[in-house]
Parts: sequence; C-alpha cells; structure tokens
Amino acid sequence: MRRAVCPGSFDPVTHGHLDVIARAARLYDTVYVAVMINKSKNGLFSIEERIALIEEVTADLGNVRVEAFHGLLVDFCKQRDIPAIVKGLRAVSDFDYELQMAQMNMGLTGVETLFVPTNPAYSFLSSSLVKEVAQWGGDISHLVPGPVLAALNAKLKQQ
Ligand code: COD
Repeated sequence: MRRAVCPGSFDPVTHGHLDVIARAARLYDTVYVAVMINKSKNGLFSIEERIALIEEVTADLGNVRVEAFHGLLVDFCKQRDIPAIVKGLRAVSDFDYELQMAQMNMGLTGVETLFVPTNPAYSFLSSSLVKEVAQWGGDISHLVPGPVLAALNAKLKQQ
C-alpha cells in the first residue's frame, strides 16, 4: 500500500492545492491531506470547516483521507506509516524554505519529500491572495472550487 501526505493550512483549499492533491492521488494508493492546526494563528475558516471543504472537493478522487494535525509533520507520517510528503512548488521563492523543511524532515525520520511543479494556471495562487481579493469583491470563481467560493462568500457576509 503506497501512502503519501499533502500537508498545509488550506485556509481555504484552492485549485492550486487541489491540483497537487489530485496528481498525488494518481501516483499513490492513499493520499492523506494533513490540515495543520496552528494555535498561534487565527484562520478565516475553522479546522473543521477546512476539513469539510477538502473532503467535499476531493470526494471524486476516491483515495483521499483528510485529517487535522498539530505538532511535527514527521510524527503524523510515522504514526500512519507514510513514507512520502508531496508538495507543490510555485516559484523559486518557495524553494529555499521547502528545501530546508525537506532536509530537516529527512534528517528527523528519513521521510522523503517529493515536489511537483505547480500547474502554470495556478502558479500565482495562494489562500491568502484569494482571501484578500474576495474581501474586496474581486472575482475568484476560477481560482477555488464551487463549494469554497460559496463558503467564502458566506463567511465574508458574516464579517
Ligand atoms: N500551486 C502548487 N502548490 C501549491 C499552491 C499552488 N498554487 N498553493 C499551495 N500549494 C502547495 C504547496 O506545496 C504548499 O506547501 C502546500 O500546498 C500547502 O500550502 P498552504 O499555504 O495551505 O500551507 P502552508 O505553506 O502554510 O503549510 C506549511 C506546512 C503545514 C506544510 C508546514 O508548516 C509544516 O509541515 N508544519 C508542521 C510542523 C513541522 O513539522 N515543522 C517542521 C518543519 S521542518
């Protein structure tokens, strides 16, 4: 059974994330999406909301499991016998930090990190930018899946 994990904050999940998850799901038997709980940072969406949205938009893939985690990603991997982390690389600016994390994680437990190049259609895309553009009424309908767009609009109306 080949397993991998796609970790992140996913606040909220975008087409950029989804593209990486779907590509990992074609390469592995089971892909875990690990949603990081960051107690020092208040997100727009709660962890439960993020998980529900990711579950909804990955349901058609059939081999994706979504779980929250806190602490070290390598511990999440060890507990579930996951040998590989799959991440997307958007630009050179991602690379420095991603390389450091990959080497640290390899040194800690031997877990491998595999990078997939971003889909050029989404190379500029991040959750933060999506939130900022949505907040000011910009059109983000081509950047996030339908359920995320609806959830974002509902959330912003509450504010
Ligand atoms: N195209 C391609 N890939 C993308 C795109 C896009 N447009 N947008 C995001 N991604 C990918 C990237 O691979 C990114 O790594 C991942 O999606 C998640 O992105 P975010 O922004 O949702 O999440 P981050 O960057 O905040 O997540 C950071 C982690 C949670 C992965 C990291 O901090 C971590 O592993 N923390 C756990 C604690 C730990 O183990 N620390 C020690 C590290 S050595």
